[in-house]
Amino acid sequence: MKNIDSRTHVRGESVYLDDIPVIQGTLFGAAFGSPVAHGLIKNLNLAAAEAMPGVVRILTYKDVTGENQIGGIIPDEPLLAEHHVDYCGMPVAFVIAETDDEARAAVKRITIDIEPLLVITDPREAQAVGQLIVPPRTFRLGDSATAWTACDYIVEGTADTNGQEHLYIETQGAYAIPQENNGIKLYSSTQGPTAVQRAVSKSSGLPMHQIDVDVTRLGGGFGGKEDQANMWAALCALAAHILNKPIKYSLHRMEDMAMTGKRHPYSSDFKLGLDKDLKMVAYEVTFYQNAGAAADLSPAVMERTLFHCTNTYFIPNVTATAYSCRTHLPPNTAFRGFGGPQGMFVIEAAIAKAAEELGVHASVIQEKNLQQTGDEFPFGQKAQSEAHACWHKTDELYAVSEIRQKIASFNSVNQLYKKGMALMPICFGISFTNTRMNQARALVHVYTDGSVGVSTGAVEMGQGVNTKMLQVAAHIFSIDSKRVKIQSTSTYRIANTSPSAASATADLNGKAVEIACIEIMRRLKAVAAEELNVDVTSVSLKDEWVYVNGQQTDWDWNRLLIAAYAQRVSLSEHAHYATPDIHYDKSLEKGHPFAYHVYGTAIVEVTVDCLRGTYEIDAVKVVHDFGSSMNPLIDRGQIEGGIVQGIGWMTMEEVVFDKAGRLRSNALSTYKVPDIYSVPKEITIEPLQTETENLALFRSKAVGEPPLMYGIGAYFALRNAVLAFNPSATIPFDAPMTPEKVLLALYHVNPAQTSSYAQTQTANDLAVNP
Ligand code: LUZ
Ligand code: MOS
Repeated sequence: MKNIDSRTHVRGESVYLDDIPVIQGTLFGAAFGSPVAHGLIKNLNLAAAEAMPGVVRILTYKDVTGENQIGGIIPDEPLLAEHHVDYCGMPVAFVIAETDDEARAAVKRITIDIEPLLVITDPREAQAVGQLIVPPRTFRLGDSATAWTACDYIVEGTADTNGQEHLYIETQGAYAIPQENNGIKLYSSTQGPTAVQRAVSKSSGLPMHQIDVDVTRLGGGFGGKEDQANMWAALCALAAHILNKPIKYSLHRMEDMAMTGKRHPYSSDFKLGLDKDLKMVAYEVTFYQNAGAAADLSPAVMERTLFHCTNTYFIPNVTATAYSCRTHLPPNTAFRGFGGPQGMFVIEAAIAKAAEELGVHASVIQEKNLQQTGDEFPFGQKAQSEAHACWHKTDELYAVSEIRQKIASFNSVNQLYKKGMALMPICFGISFTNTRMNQARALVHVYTDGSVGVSTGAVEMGQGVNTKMLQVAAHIFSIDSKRVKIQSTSTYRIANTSPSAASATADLNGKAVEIACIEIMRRLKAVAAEELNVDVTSVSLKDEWVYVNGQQTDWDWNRLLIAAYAQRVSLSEHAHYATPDIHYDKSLEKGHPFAYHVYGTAIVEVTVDCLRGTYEIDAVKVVHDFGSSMNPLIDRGQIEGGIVQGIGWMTMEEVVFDKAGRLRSNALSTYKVPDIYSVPKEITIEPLQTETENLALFRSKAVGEPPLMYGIGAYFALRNAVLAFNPSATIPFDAPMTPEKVLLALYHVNPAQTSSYAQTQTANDLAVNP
């Protein structure tokens, strides 16, 4: 089944926040963000801005009617700055004007006197002075301290990954419309309607039942709207509540880039020990997470880094510690993978370093250490592993040694171009790591004309979750999918939702839809049994007809519904689903936090232009553990998108803050993302079809986040291509591997080995004598 939104998408008819027809009298907001990353506010000068045409009101923290607080996990984030600013772009004032141009013109007239304080942008510096968001956490398996003696080889090093802009096509925004008796209707571009409802309730002082957050769809989220839609919604709602007027704020791209948090940069130390058979024996890793100026979701992101610190490998002795470090950057937040990719990069770097020192292919170490079913993760869960199955099917289908051979012979005859490859096995845990969040609800109405309306807590953000919800209802009722409509996501219809996140949205909400539909079907069958005077166990429905003992009757879907209505049987159901069997004990750092894991293996092949430092991604060939995909078109789309987004993070997207905490990569002219020319020339995706029972919706495993991590292979493939040109280069593990870094590495002179470098040709020699 195609994505149900594809028709309106290609016709430009899909409605996003900024497409909602504006009610007469609507006013427009714009935020004034701090120009300084850290300091004390001495004076906020609003008079010039207030005198600007169209300006209705400028709100500051003094106007907040509830609590000036929007922190989700920890209350450490004001809606509007009070006495100090903690990052560049931190909202200090909210201008309301008759048009959005007027609001933005007035923002430019606001000035602020700030007494500057020390700015910290580096997480290790923050840790050194005790600036932590939460106390550090450590996951342990075995005893790494004593295991070093059993190791024949030990490598140590550091590995860094940078941040990443979410760059959802639709920027952040909200539209708040006051209702009678203090109610507020909010359109918000959010992954978490309940998170917005809570933030608005807290900051406005209104009870949650007064706040209807209504979401039709987002133009992308990627985690950036899991928590960080709250700010704009709370500002608009506050203004609507105070002025009793509809208020809209749809951020410009540069406002969005400057004011919102991104993927967390991490700096990490690793130590990896192997025995003579290249089995990994011990691993110690310390993660320094750059959280930014407030907690946001950082503690949860940090936790997922620890959960994924051994990727898809079994290591018997592990000590992994993570620090969430408070810096003066915009609060970093959820981003596809949620800290997992950062953890996985470090173990892959450790393996690459060991392989380079031992002169073997990293894939030899990777393969020898793949986790088996029953192996224990450092957090206590026992693996139900598809790691070997994915790896071996990859080898079988794509012939890894032949690719390696082809690359070697290409490299032996080409001096200006070098190819490289890397294997990237993945393993990603599905469920919110915070157990309580793994619940969802659905509300299903069957109307007497035969049509069905389904509401859930799931937010459609391009990932196709609505299509999957529709498939569930159509399948359980055995009716034409055209009869089913997925309604907008509304906090009036579905309460206390978890955000659409953690790759778990279809599983959680889809199971709730399934439960609701099965209950309505149970009632309908009872009605049919009574009308037809047969035993209920003999009744079934198929393709909109009632069958008795497998024989079609003259009762169809519509006739049955009308009979049910006449019998005063409810045609509506509200259902609840909570993932069974998961638990976690934080005091022990042990438990069974994930419903299941998703596995896969990718081969990434690249070609580096050794004159320019530029490169192309030739191919990404994947075997992916779909379980049993309920929608192969949508799932393949998720994998293709994830791969390209992961490659972007690892190779070209470079978030740059200067020492003063100002974002320099603040527009698409300075922040490069993969475009159609830089995507892999070939992407092949083969399923690992598994029939084993799992907790996924229709056994169709979650597909949102896992494929992003295939992109990590691009970093190591590029590294291998560079080393083919300059074997003595010392290349720090410092992603992204931008063309600039590739170029520096190609011509890096290792001081210890200057003589060997002198024997390799320079670019100049190569150019004249290719
Ligand atoms: N959000 C969250 C997430 O609150 N908890 C999680 O475990 C998670 N994982 C991935 C993405 N978002
Ligand atoms: Mo996400 S990082 O699943 O919002």
